Amino acid sequence: MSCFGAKKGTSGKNKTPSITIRSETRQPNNDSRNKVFKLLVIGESGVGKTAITTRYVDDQFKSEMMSTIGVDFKKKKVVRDGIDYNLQIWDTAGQEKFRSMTKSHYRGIQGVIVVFDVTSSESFQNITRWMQDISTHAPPKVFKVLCGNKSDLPGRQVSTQEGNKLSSEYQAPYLEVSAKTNTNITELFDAVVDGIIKTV
Ligand SMILES: Nc1nc2c(ncn2[C@@H]2O[C@H](COP(=O)(O)OP(=O)(O)OP(=O)(O)O)[C@@H](O)[C@H]2O)c(=O)[nH]1
Ligand SMILES: [Mg+2]
Repeated sequence: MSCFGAKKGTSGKNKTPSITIRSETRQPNNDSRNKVFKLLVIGESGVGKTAITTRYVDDQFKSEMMSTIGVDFKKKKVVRDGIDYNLQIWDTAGQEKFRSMTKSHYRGIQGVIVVFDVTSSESFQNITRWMQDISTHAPPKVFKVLCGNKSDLPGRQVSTQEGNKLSSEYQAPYLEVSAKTNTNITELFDAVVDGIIKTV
């Protein structure tokens, strides 16, 4: 009987057959090299959740946009230290009638962007409700980022100091962004991805 890789016809009876082990270049294990991060974008209707997501993924901005119905989904790949991270970005509808449907999407998320509009104090006051939804429905280790959108507009109703104060209450970094002028949009998603990698 021939062993795998053993030399045939060796004369010594007790010779250990030599076994050749081929060294193979293995493909990286998917579990450790390709990670999927599920991110949720939440906040009141009209604050710019779809605009932020569309700017980040497609680098586009539209002044006239349809309100989101239910939830929209976009994908983007980012690389950190040679590792691919596949972002699944769930852009939710802010309208009250979709709220219970949105809650079903908190399950299994690693990161959440909570958006308000810096020209709407009402959208800022309602952040408390969105944060309550996160603590009730999201995994406890979810990484949160607070985002004040529409920083390009005049007529602010929420100051940077107020944003910073609220963000420290919720232990979430605060970024002011503009989907329209593409200000701080990449930084916003970078903050989420880096936060997840470090903490979750
Ligand atoms: N000036 C300015 N307008 C913005 C910005 N982001 C969004 N908008 C406008 O704000 C409006 C609402 O934006 P959406 O992205 O649809 O808001 P949303 O949060 O997705 O709203 P829902 O889908 O209803 O929850 C649109 O007319 C956008 O063009 C911004 O950074 N600056
Ligand atoms: Mg939308």
